[in-house]
Formats: sequence, C-alpha cells, structure tokens
Amino acid sequence: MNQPGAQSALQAAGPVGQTLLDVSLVLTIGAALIFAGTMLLLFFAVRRGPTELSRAQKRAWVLGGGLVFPTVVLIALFFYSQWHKPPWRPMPPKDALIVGVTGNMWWWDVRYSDPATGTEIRTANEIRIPVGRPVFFGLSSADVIHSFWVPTLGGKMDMLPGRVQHLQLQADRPGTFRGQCAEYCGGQHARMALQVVALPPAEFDAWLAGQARPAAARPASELVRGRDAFLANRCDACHAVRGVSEQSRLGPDLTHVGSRLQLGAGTIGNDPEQLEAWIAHIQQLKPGARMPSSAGRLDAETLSSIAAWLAQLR
Ligand code: HEC
Ligand SMILES: [Cu+2]
Repeated sequence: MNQPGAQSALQAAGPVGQTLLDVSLVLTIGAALIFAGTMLLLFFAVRRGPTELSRAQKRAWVLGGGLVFPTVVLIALFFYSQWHKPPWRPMPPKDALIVGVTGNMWWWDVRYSDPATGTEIRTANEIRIPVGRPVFFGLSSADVIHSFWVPTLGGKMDMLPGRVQHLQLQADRPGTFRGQCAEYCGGQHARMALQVVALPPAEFDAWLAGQARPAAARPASELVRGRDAFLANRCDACHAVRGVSEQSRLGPDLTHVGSRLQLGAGTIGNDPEQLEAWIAHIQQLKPGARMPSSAGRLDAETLSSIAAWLAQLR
C-alpha cells in the first residue's frame, strides 16, 4: 500500500505523543513487574507445599496483598495520571495555529485562516503544520461519528456531528505522520487516512501563502481543455476549485490538489496517471465512495486532459 509517514504511537514526534508513550511504558512495565512478583510468590508457595500459618500471618497476607498493596498502587497511579493528563482547554493558547477539520464519509475537510486577511483557506486530506508550535484542532463531522487520530503526535478525539471538539497537538520534528479515522464510519472507513506534514516554520508560512492563492483563472492554453471539461462534466457540482468554481462542498476542495502527497484520503499516490485512474475508476479503487466513476462516460482524451489540469493545481 501507498502509505507515506509513520503511524506508530511508539515513534512519538511531539510532547503529547511523548507523554502518552511514557505513561504507556510505565503502566506496561509496572504491570509486568507486579505480574512477575505474583507468579514468583505462587511458585514458592507451590514448592513449599501445605504449611500451617498463624492467624496473624494469614491476616497479614490477606490485608497486605489484597488491600494495602492494590490501594497504594492505584492511588499512586491516580496521581501519576492526573499529573500527566493533557490539559483540557476551552481556548487555544495565544501562539497556536488553529485548524478546522471536518470528517466526511470518507475524507477530511481541512480549513485554515489566512494570517494576512483572516479569510478561510480550504484543503483536504492533508494537514501541514509548523514544527514547534501548538496546533489547536477544532474537530467536527458532516455525517456520522469519525475519530481523528495521528498516533505519532497524540490524540485521539472523536468527531461528532453537530459538535466541535478540541485537540491540541504539536510536532517537535519535521516529518510526515500518517493519521487514520479511528471510529468505524462505514464501508470505506479503512481508506480514510490523512497525512500530517510538519515543516520548519518558514516553509510552513510559504506553503500556507500558496494555499491561499486561487487557481489561475486563465490556465496555459494546453490546459484550457482540461479545465473546460471539468466544468462541462459537472465535476464542479461537488468540487470547489477557488477562482474557477466555488459553489459546492460535497467533495474535497481541489484548488491545490496537485500538491498533495496522496489521493482519496490515503488510497493512492498522486501523479497525473493516478489522478486519471482515480477519476475513471474511483468505484474500483474505493467502492462506495461518493463520487461516480467517469470511465465509459468520458473518452480517454478528456480524462487525461482533466487529470493534466488538476495535476498542475499546486
Ligand atoms: C457527486 C459528487 C462528486 C462529483 C460529481 C465528482 N466528485 Fe470527485 N470526489 C467526490 C467525493 C465525495 C470525493 C472524496 C472521495 C473519498 O475519498 O472518499 C471526491 C474525490 C475526488 C478527488 C480526490 C481528491 C483528494 O484530495 O483526494 C479528485 C481528484 C476528484 N474527486 C476529481 C473529480 C473529477 C475530475 C470529477 C468530474 C469528472 C469529480 N471529481 C466529480 C465527489 C464528487
Ligand atoms: Cu472511520
């Protein structure tokens, strides 16, 4: 499968992921030690055979092992977990980047606000973030319950229709981190992945400024055919390409689709050939996806002209 980016909670790439990893290690090692100790006691007990214990000895074992020990361990764990709990914040910290993500069957709608103008910048299935800066996600859903999970960074948080939930994450090193919808949401749930790309701050700013720009209203002459076919075949009934078609949000925003690492929420890679295959055969690549296959409806030349136009929307 085409899956760039680590998707492992064992490769923590930020403070939240690291805390979760630390807590998990303490719990796992602690549980293993207690289990080993209990088994050791059992081993000695069996080896020793039946023995008479005095009343006081019996009471010491039952109260000590059955009451005092678990109480001490559980109270210690309670304070340990309170101490490591990620803070719940109703408001983002001042320097945070705010990103809105809405789960759809089966893709992710992603929104930023333009730092220059405050207007909304929309993209899909790929979230770029600056390294070393907190990112405050506002998470929701357009249909059923989804769940946002990027294991290397931390999480996860359910996405509920009609509600906005918050999650604050941060990447401490550049890289590509794979995320996955973590709440079964229908037939193509397994093909609902996303990429989080953490970039040095200057590169991130340049990327965001690029995303803010609309697509060229007048493309180069060899691309005009693709753009016209996109409109003539009513791809714009579901897709916005800012500067070209704005009316619908039923499908991912395609203004800069050529710049994404993957297509179809992690289903395939992204180049002109795979774009063409996606448009022609989406129902084979992602059966049930809410977009019709175009093979049979569109001739090969039209398909490749649409793919060529989309591929250069970077
Ligand atoms: C009925 C609405 C609808 C129509 C019409 C439609 N699409 Fe889509 N399209 C979608 C949806 C929904 C998705 C997301 C599918 C998924 O990944 O589950 C999508 C995904 C895509 C993607 C992948 C985007 C990404 O970031 O992964 C491309 C490219 C695309 N469509 C191109 C087209 C083209 C070209 C046409 C016209 C031939 C078209 N679409 C017609 C709804 C539509
Ligand atoms: Cu899902």
